[in-house]
Amino acid sequence: MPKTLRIGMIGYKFMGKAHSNGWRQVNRFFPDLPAEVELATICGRNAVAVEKARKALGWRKTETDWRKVVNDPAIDVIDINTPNDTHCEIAVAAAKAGKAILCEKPLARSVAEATKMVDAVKKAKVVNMVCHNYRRIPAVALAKQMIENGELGDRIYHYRARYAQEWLANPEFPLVWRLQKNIAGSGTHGDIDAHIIDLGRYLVGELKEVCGLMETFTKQRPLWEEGTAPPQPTKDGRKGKVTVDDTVTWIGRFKNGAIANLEATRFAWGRKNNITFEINGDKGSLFFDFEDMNRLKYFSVNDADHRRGFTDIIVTDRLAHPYVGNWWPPGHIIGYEHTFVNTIADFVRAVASGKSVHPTFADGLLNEKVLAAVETSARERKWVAV
Ligand code: SOE
Repeated sequence: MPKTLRIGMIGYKFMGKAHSNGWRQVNRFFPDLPAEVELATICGRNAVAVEKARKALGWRKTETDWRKVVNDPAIDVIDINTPNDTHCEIAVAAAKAGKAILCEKPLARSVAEATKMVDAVKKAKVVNMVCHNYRRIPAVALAKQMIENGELGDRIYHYRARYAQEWLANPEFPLVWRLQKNIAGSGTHGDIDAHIIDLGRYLVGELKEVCGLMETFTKQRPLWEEGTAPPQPTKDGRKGKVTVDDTVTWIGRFKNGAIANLEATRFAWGRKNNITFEINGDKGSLFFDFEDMNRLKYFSVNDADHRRGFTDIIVTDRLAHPYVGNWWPPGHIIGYEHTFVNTIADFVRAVASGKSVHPTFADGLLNEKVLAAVETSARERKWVAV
């Protein structure tokens, strides 16, 4: 009789919606899982809004006080999808209550908070994971397999990655929480640079030293009518100071000698959610573009001279490629939402077996250390060791 994992989800907006879909679909598309999940409690401060989300997203009951969910003996897993300023407090309490924890990225606002979270889950010996969903795009997981199989050779020369969005390029976009340092911890850096840092750690290795530049293009924005979505400015027309970065670009050295070159911005008109990376090794290269997320481009020096070029792998072969066997026949491509189902499937497997699953909170802490080193470097205009 498979175990039942009763989920308590804190937060119900964009990530709450993506995770709810993951919890609802995971047993349907991963029938071999050793546990069945139950969407037990969805939690948010606004009772009316969270009841609406409960109905829409398929949860059994609502709660407005996250402490009650964390301390509910009828809850086995806490899924944290709140703004960054509450990740630490909720995770530490959930660990003390013996719950397994899935936490949205970035793990925290700072290295100090992330360290507290790692200490808490280690002490409580609870399964813990940071939801960096892009690791479980089949094409990205295939890239990992190919690198590990030596298909780029023995040595990686370059990890070149960019994460570009446009949603803040309008200076009239209100001062939402992602633009407030006391809530978010940082701006573009912790929000989306964190993703391509995680992919670099997953695909290439640990960073040794970094040198970065950060800029805030729009210093003042209309105040946000809290809770409005899409975000609306307050009627009084008042403005507030943007206290985070709008863009970050940095170079670095990995411990294995590879060179990092990353850029993240939310000011790139035309780029909706554009993640690209290229990895160059001594025997070949890989290129990935999230806007074409079912494909992976691969160049091998082993191809005959007259027909050398990037092959275009459509990553949908049920037997040859990771995760796709749980979805559709070859060529029937998948999307953004499937990356959360794939992630939650691996998390459920880990919780049911008591085993660890990457990226763990310790991975999240290493990510925070890279974020902090780049911030220090940008502030002090010098190279900084991670
Ligand atoms: C906003 O930049 C955001 O929602 C990020 O917070 C997510 O992590 C990213 O996947 C999509 O964009």
